[in-house]
Amino acid sequence: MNVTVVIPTLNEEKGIGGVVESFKNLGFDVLVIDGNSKDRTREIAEKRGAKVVLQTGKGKGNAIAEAFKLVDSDIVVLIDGDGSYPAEEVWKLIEPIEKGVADHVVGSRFAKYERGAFTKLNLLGNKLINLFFRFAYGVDLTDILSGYRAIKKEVYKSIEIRKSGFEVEAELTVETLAKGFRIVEVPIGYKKREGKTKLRPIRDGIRIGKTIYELIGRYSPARYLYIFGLIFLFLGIATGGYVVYAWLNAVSHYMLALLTVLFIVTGVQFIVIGLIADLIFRATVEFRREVRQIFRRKGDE
Ligand SMILES: Nc1nc2c(ncn2[C@@H]2O[C@H](COP(=O)(O)OP(=O)(O)OP(=O)(O)O)[C@@H](O)[C@H]2O)c(=O)[nH]1
Ligand SMILES: [Mg+2]
Repeated sequence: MNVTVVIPTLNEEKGIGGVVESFKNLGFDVLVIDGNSKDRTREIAEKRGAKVVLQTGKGKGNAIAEAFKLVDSDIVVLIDGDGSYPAEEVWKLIEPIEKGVADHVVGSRFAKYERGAFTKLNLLGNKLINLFFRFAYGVDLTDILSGYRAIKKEVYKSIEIRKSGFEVEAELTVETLAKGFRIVEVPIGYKKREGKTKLRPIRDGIRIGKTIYELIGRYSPARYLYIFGLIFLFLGIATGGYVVYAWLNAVSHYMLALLTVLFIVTGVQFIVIGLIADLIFRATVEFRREVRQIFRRKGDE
């Protein structure tokens, strides 16, 4: 399978040369999609043998969306231009796709990162976001914000990127899951970046969290219904507990008892409707996967 390495860059003159060179030495085509750098990034990338394209919009998300339109190879490898990810480990990302066991492979940084590669705030933010993600999606992934990935053509051509900035990694992950593709993680190394960060941890962290919440609708809308259902159930348990407690002390609260019933019935209904919605949604995802497999088999014949 042919592979193109895509590197989004914005003022990365310190790191980009090394990144392009390593991938060129490994024999890959490299596309640098540049966000109008004010330094020598484009010049250096070109000199080391990359194809360089200026992005039209703004932000890392837009850059990646544009690159997905430009490229046409079987696999795209995404990587930052700051020298923080090891080029020589690229095979670990490509292999599961070539073997046909994954459609999207994410390099997880938490197994063996260099000291100082994450600031304390970034490490905490990353852990919190991953925890929230696992809770919201019920999927066992540890590093959904990693910038080092390999993505199969079928996936990167069908992914819809609507966020413009650093929410793009979360969106890539959710889109892959929502469309029923297989995503796996492999451990990779992670080093301290060259040059200056463009990430603003607090602002971007909040944006990423919001994105994960908004995207629940794309992956599994039923999860919103479960959340409402649980809130009503808790209310019912609280008021019901109070009614029983008062009754044991020989005081009867008829109106509150009625309200308790209403809360619990509403809660249960939300959850049951959620279950049905989930079944329908999962069936359509499964259906899409089957249809894709049929077409793939036809293509192989
Ligand atoms: N084309 C393009 N690339 C961008 C833009 N913003 C950031 N990048 C690139 O996206 C990659 C990731 O950005 P970083 O600043 O390294 O963000 P990070 O990897 O999340 O955080 P640190 O490495 O910890 O600083 C780098 O190669 C940046 O140059 C942009 O607006 N347009
Ligand atoms: Mg980086």
